[in-house]
Amino acid sequence: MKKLSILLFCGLCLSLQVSAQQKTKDERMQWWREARFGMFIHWGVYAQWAGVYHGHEQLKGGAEWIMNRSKIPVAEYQAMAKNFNPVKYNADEWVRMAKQAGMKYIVITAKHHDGFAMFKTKASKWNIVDATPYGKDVLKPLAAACHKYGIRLGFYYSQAQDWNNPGGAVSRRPASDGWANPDSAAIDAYTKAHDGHWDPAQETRSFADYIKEVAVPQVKELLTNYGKVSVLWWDTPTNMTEEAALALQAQLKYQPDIITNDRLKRPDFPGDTKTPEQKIPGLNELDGKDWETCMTMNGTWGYRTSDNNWKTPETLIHNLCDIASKGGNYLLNIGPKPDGTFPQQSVEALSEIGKWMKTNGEAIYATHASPLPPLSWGRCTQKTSGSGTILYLHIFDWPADGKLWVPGLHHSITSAKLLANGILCQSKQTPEGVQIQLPAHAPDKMASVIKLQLTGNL
Ligand code: JFZ
Repeated sequence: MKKLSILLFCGLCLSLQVSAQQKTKDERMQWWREARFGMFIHWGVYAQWAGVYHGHEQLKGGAEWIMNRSKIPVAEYQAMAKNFNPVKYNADEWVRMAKQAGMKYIVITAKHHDGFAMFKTKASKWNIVDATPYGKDVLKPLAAACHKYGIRLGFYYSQAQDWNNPGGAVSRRPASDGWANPDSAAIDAYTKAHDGHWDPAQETRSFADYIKEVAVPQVKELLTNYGKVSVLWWDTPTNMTEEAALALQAQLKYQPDIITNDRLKRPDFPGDTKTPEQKIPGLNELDGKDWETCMTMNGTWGYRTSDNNWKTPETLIHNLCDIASKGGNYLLNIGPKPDGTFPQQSVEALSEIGKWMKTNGEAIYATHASPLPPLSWGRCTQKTSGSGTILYLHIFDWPADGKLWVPGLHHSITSAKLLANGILCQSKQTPEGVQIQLPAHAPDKMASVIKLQLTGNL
């Protein structure tokens, strides 16, 4: 008995030691670098407003900014939560849609700039459990579904800006950004004198105390109550201090493998990933860095009824190929409706992307940036294995004469196969590069991919 307990004790010590061992950055980043494609979700009470304040269409910015842009008083904004009742919310369905689309991770707004916590929190009553008729934490079932379907879970957390919890920072915007408010000039004079705040209720606590009493405890809750959390997505470091950033960063100890972005405090808390927003970086612009382009499907992060500026599935797929060809990730946004469902256009786009990914996913996942110069007809990604290389040629513009030129390539080709139908294509070496003989018509109208196997590395 004694022997056994000594043995058990030693085993325990050993496993504690192993689990306490820090992973290297490369080990921590590996899943993320292979994932290439994730879902961003911007959801909160702002979905209730949907871009309209007292009949006035919000003039500038995403619909999740309506409180700040339209200078909605705290009491009025909070009253709207009494109608927030997303009874059609089904976390399983959301995660299944992400998975079907080929996405490998989800980052959801646990708290956006309006300070509304989509989770049960002891740090503020301004949360979905205490302030809405719905009365349930929406992150709990999402975390469970992510873990069930093998999708990585990430939380977006607005650490500095908070327009409802007193003491939170405000990024200053003119009142005329919201609507043609006749009092704009007076409001702007007030916000100028009050560090961006437009309602005295926002100023009953200091920023330092807001960080201590709201942000730090909430980040701790997020990192301890939902099982494994893979990403913490900070945003807009307005007024951030060194002290606040250190206190927030210290909470990451609860999820030692977590990946964070570069928005905790600029420039001295650089995080793991760069976050180009609504744009795809130029060729080689961010080489050597881990980066993720976040982008909306229409023009707003939070749900907006009047925004019908939807990108086509073809554009979204081309963006994904473009981003992968430059070595980055694509974090594609959904702005769910107040009832808890995705806009129909988003559902359809996800389904189209999923069909394409089912056939062509291997040209995206775990690939590296293109080794070739820019290609007139599309994009390229690559995988290397020992002495061989696979190039994936993403053809957006099918050549009319059926001849695909890969300029500057002089390696010997083992095979050239269309992923869409398995058809093998003839190829020949020329002094200018490789020429591939394609069938007359593109098998995939979005983007057809040739898997080119060759010897040697580029
Ligand atoms: C921020 C938010 O304000 C916005 O509502 C949304 O959540 C988006 C994903 O992030 O907006 C930003 C943040 C950073 C930049 C631009 C907009 N930036 O660095 O250019």
